Amino acid sequence: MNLPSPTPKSSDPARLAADIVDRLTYRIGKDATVATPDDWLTAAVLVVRDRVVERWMESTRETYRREGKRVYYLSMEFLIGRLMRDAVTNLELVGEMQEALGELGVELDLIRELEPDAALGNGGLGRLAACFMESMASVDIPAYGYGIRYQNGMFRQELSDGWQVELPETWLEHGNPWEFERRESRYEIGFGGHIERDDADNCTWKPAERFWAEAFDTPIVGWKAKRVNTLRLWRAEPIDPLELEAFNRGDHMGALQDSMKAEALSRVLYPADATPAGQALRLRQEFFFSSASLQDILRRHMAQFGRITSLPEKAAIQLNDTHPAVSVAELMRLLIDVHNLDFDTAWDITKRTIAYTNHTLLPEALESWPVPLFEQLLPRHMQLIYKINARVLREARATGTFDDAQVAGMSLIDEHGERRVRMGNLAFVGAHSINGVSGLHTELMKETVFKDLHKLYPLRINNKTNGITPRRWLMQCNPGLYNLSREVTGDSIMSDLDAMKALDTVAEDAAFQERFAAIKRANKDRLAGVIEKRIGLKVDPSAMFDIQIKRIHEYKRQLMNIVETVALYDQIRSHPERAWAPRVKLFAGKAASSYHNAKLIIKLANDVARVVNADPATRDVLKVAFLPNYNVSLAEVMVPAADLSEQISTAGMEASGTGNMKFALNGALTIGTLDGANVEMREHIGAENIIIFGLTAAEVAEKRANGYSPEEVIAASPELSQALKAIESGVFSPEDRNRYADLVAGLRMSDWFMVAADFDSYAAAQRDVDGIWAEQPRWQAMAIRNAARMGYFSSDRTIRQYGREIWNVIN
Ligand code: 26Q
Repeated sequence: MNLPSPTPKSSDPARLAADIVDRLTYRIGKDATVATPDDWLTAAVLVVRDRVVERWMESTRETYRREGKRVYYLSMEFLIGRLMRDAVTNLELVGEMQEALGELGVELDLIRELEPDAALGNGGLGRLAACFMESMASVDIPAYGYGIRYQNGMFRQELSDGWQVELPETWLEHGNPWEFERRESRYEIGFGGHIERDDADNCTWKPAERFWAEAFDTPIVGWKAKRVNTLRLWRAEPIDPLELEAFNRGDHMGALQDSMKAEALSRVLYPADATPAGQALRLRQEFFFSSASLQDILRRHMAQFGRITSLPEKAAIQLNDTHPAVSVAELMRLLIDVHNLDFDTAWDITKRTIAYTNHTLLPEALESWPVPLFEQLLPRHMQLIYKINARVLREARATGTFDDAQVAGMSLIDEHGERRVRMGNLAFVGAHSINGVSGLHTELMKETVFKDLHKLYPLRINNKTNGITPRRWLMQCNPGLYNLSREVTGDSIMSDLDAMKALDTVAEDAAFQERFAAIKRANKDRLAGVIEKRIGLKVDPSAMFDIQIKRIHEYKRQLMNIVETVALYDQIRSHPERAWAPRVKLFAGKAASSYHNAKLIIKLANDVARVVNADPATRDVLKVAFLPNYNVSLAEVMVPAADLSEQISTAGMEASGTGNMKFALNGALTIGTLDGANVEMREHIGAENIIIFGLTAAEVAEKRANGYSPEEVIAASPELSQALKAIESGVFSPEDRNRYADLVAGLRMSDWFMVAADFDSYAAAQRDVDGIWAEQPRWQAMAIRNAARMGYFSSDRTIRQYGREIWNVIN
């Protein structure tokens, strides 16, 4: 049969305009005269999406034809943000779309702001997954992202009298024009029930509860539309939406039970990053999306290649942290029980297919599940885990090098107290590659959590330092700097960020510095407008914008920044005659809803801001602001407006950081510790262009081991003593003088995160920053060199390393 071909989509502005009106009329059912801005946005997205679809199908066909290997990135989180600008710039249609909408009397920049942020993630790990998706498409790697289509992503943060209040964010309210619902792509997901034994290896699991996982696909466009990959997110559906039997019995609520249980599975993102909640629903979510993704992967593999044993040559499955680690057991179950392989063959295939990325060493963030819960929810998987464990422990004992305590540490089951399944160990033993996300983090992995497993399997741990996509984090968020840079670097920087290096040659050039500074100033003017609009505070855009934006956590030490701000405030009041560098100290970030101290730190930032901003004695030199509801879109405004980037975590605790890279690429100087990727940033930027302070990871470990006494350190620092006294005595909380008593007592008594230990060094570094600010040509030269030397931190480089060294999909 000869099918008619679809009409090729033109990118001529007149054609685009006609198509937009077409979508408005036939898809949305509205006349241009009554269309709301949201309608225009939807129509525009549909038109852009059409331009993506052809490349998408072509990419899919080409991978099929080449019989190539595909990469599967399994992640509980994809922190995408808005997609409109991403798609339009990567299709190189910005000018055309502006013109087309202009003809219709609609402003692209205006409707773009209406697109909701897809916030299906907490922070760094979720945003990394989004940068990786864009980079995999840009460097032409056939890849699928797999995750959950949460109905409610990250909560919206409001401030009520300076306290964080969490509200549900309804990003799907107006529908999601980017996605395609795939009603035909659905898989059964089971929980509970019992196992029927067939023979030694092969079993049949009879789950008690069953649901559908239904696929929703979003195209991810690579740079210059080189390739378009798929982000496939699963929504849970009831198999029996209305149990008529129960309904007819008169049990009307009971008849809907299945629907409600299904809806819960893909309802909401767990809004905790480093402090996991060990709830059954979380484990159910993890299994739900792991199982659906693996069934989909095996179906695609069998449809094309017909032979399950070639899976490792045709599929690379990357686990984004332990959240999908149950995949190790689920892949084993599918290979043994469904594809009838023996245990040994299945284990070999599993290990050769799966790889695992670790994002944290914090003990409280390492996932583990109580054995009884695991057994009840996933009885067959529990059985397989015991069998895997027996094999691993046998291998460990066979070496003759480990004592009983070491073997117990390698076990997949933690036997101290309540027995728990260790998801990190499960992911480690089921993977051929385990990678850390910065050089320091990877070394610490080898020395701490995975010390003995690393000894047993010494070739598995490797490093893949994180990166960021320069398309979103330079070109789109900072077109001024992008365009200025291109005058010097040429046009290749978006596909080769190393070419930014050419900016080094003009770092000292006065005329260039002036233009560079003017762009920064324009970005600051824009942010000043946002600050005034959101919280009604006027700030001076000529002051230094000093920014710390990230999840609120004690290890990230927003508290140290606030205490130093109080100390600075005190100093300015005591010595008003000194030439203080005018500063605007900006904070933003969300706290996990159950994290008491993190929420108190937000309140403290707001309390300090209230007092400082009202003080006429410091009004010309210091302002403090906490901006509510930090998200990807707000980051896109704050990052290009920063002069100073705060990356001040306790050394050894921030696995990598990626915000640090975004700021430096946009010409901010970093004040930071030797933690995570800061270490490598210093190597690339040059130690003379970054302000490093504080204890090293080794020194932190040593201090903790040898007994650290914060009280002595505090007593030896008059500045710190005074600032802490002011905070704990209620200077910033006169209506509730004890509000911060416990918070400060925590610093005095234990100070696990070494705020006191690093304080003087941090304060001194801040005064060095003031000194550099006073010499503007020097500051500008440093800022330009920062932007020039960030090439290594492109996520294209990171992804190429994954592609070569883990996935074996590029040479
Ligand atoms: C686990 C169980 C239950 C509930 C929640 C969680 C959970 C969710 C999210 C645990 C951890 C996370 C997120 C961790 C994260 O974002 N880590 C960051 O990853 C970045 C990318 O590698 C690094 O740059 C950061 O240093 C690291 O903190």
